[in-house]
Formats: sequence, structure tokens, C-alpha cells
Amino acid sequence: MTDFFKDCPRIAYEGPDSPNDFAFRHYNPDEMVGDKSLKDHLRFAVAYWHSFAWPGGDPFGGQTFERPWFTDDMAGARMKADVAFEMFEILGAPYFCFHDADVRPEGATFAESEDRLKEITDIFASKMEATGVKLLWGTANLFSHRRFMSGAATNPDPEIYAYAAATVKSCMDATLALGGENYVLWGGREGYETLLNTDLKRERAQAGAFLQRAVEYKHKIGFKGAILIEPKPQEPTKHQYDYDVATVYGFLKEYGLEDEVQVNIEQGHAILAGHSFEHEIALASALGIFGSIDMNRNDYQSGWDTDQFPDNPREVALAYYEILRAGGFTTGGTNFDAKLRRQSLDPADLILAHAGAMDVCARGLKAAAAMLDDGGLEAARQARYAGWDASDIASRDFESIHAQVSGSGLQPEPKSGRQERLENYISRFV
Ligand code: 3MF
Ligand code: MG
Repeated sequence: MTDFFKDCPRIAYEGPDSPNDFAFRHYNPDEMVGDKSLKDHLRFAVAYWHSFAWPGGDPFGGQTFERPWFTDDMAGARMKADVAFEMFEILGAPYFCFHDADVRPEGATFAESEDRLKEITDIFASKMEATGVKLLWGTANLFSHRRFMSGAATNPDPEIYAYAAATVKSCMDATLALGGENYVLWGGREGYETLLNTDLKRERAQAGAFLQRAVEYKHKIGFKGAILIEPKPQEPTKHQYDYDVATVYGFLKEYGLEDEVQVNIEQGHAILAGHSFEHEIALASALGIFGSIDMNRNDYQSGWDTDQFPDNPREVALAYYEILRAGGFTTGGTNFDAKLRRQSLDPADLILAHAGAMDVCARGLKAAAAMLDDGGLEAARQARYAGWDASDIASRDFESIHAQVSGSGLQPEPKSGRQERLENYISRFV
């Protein structure tokens, strides 16, 4: 037991009127919504990197957080694991997610880094056993170290591709060993800064080969979880190859992977791509590649990836509406890929940020379930397309349609899309 969270009690559900900061007002994990508890609907995960590894820097200044485990040695990594699991328990968070680089200091060689990862994986395994906390997904950090500055799979140097492939193998092994339910590939620096030095066609082919090899390896070791790509349009590189859900789908089709790989959709990345979160979720589910979400918003004015905790129940409700409409999560869940503001120094800030976010998500999910149950949006949508139910027009050729239209004096009348009425409908539930 560390004393890091000594002033933070375990968070329990106390109902919407509780004045206690350290309480859930809307997230009652055991509350049934339809045939599942809120805990099983939402499948919350804490992101190890932002909560325990990020020092609080921004482009104008470095570390603001002083954490006793920021020592860059294995003693620090072990203390970090202790604190992380203490936080999971305070929150009652059922899952966590991590990159290799979040949990162990970099070794002098690949082999040393991997040994260190194995040591921490063993520690995680016993803590998971003791607490019941599970791994939503594992992943490899293929973007922070300088070796990856020009990309990992898409690097102009095949030795970097090799280093990245070996790293993904070791992280998939760790994810399998911990019973992880997904494995995520975010294309950290898979993109380019300038076409002047870039062979775009070759780099895309490298990324395709890399993903095919990752899928092969997953099957070889019997990993039953989903492989998820996380789209993002830019930042860190100017042009990221995994721009958005539609782009990723085209890429998966090109490499024959559309039945093998799904997407982890982040709200902030959707915003950066000029989409709403619910658009990206709805598109992924329409294409059959919806997997999981990173539930963290961006600042709407700055245009940066600010990774903030969700605070808007209406926005969240529209996202969960699309998820519930698609049948809910299977292997996926709600990962808070969110960080504190750099002035939020207190250990309690970490707890309260997550507790508040869990409450916002619970409100959103309950509103979404109530809307789906009420059926108002689905009825309006069905009515809008009702003409198609009895129409064979899309299977007919243009000449026969032309003959019919020109001969019949057809004068179609436009009908209202009723957007404001539907927006008012949403307000009844949120
Ligand atoms: C960057 C992200 C990433 C991914 C993570 C998964 C560092 O904008 O969202 O967080 O979620 O790397 O591999
Ligand atoms: Mg993310």
C-alpha cells in the first residue's frame, strides 16, 4: 500500500443529490439498464499513460507533476503499478489500458526493455488476480522514442520496421498473457511531414504488410481479442495515414483485413477530422468495423488534441445512442484517454476527473437507452425512408426510369427533415 491517495476515499454511488465530491451521482455500477448493468454497458478503462506516466508538459514548459515514481528505474515502475491499482480500486474501474513505455523504463537494449516489460506484466497479473481489474487493451508505444521519429511500420529504414514489429510482438504477448480483450494499433507517427522526402505509396504498402503480419501473429498465438486501429487525421504528423474511419475502412479493404480488424474511435480525433464522434461510431457500425472508444474531448476553439475528460452528457448520449443501436460493446469499452490540466497537481484531481467522467458517461448512456427504448428517433427515421420499403427503383435501369418519369408527369414534393423537432426530442431525455 502506498500513501499517494491517502486523502481519497473509495468512490461509491450516493445518488444525484449527494454534496460529497468523492461520490458517484449517476454511475451506480449495478444499476440495470435493459438487460445489462451500467458496469457491463460502459466497461470503463483508465489509461495508464495519461494518469501515471505523463509529467504535465506542454510546448512551453516541462514537468508540473511531481510523482514519487518518476525515477526512471524499475523501483519507480513497481511503485507506479502499486499506485495505479490503488486508483483502479478507489474508482471501482473494471479495466485499464497501457503501452509498454508507460509501465517500464526503456532498457539499454531491446532484450532488456522486453525483460522489464515481462517483470511488470507478472506484477500486473498478480494485482489483476487480487483485485478483479481486467485489461481492456494493450498496445505498443511506437511514437515517443526518437528511433520512431520518421514512423514505425512506415519508416524509410527497414531496421526501424523490424524494431517496431518485434515491439508489437512483445506487446501482443503481454496482452495475451494478461487476458487483454483487445490489442490497439494507433498509427502514432505513421504519416508524413512533407511529400518532398516521402514515398507515400511505398509507406502505405509497408503499413499494409505490417498489419497483415500483426493479424497473422494474433492467430498464431491464439489471441482471441480484437485488433483495433485508432484513426487520427493529424498530430503528430501533418498527414496521418489513418485519417478517419472511412479512410481506415478503405485501407483494410485494400489489404483484405476488413473482417479481421476493427476501429477504436476517439472523440477528440473525430473532432480533429472534422466529424462528430457519433458520425464516426455510426459509420464504423454501418461498415461492420466498430470496436471500442476513447472517450475524451478536445477543446472546441483551440483545434488541438487536448485529451480532456468528458463533461457534456448530451454529446456523450449521442455517442452511446449509436453504440447501443449497434448492439452495445462486445470486446470494446469506454477508455478515458484523457489527462488532467497541467495545473491539477493534487492526487485527488486524478480521482475526481475520472469519477466525474464516469458520471457524465452514465448519464449519457441512460439517456441513450431511454431514447432507444422510447423509439422516437427510430420511428422518425423509418417514416422518412418509408417510400423505399415498397420501391424497386434502385434495381431498375435509367432508361426504364426515364420512360416512367417522363410519361407519368411525376412531381415529387419535398418533405421536412424536422431537425429541430428531433433536437427537441433529444432534450427531453438529456
Ligand atoms: C493519441 C492517442 C493515443 C492512443 C494510444 C493507443 C497516446 O492521440 O489517442 O494515446 O489512444 O496510443 O495506442
Ligand atoms: Mg486515443
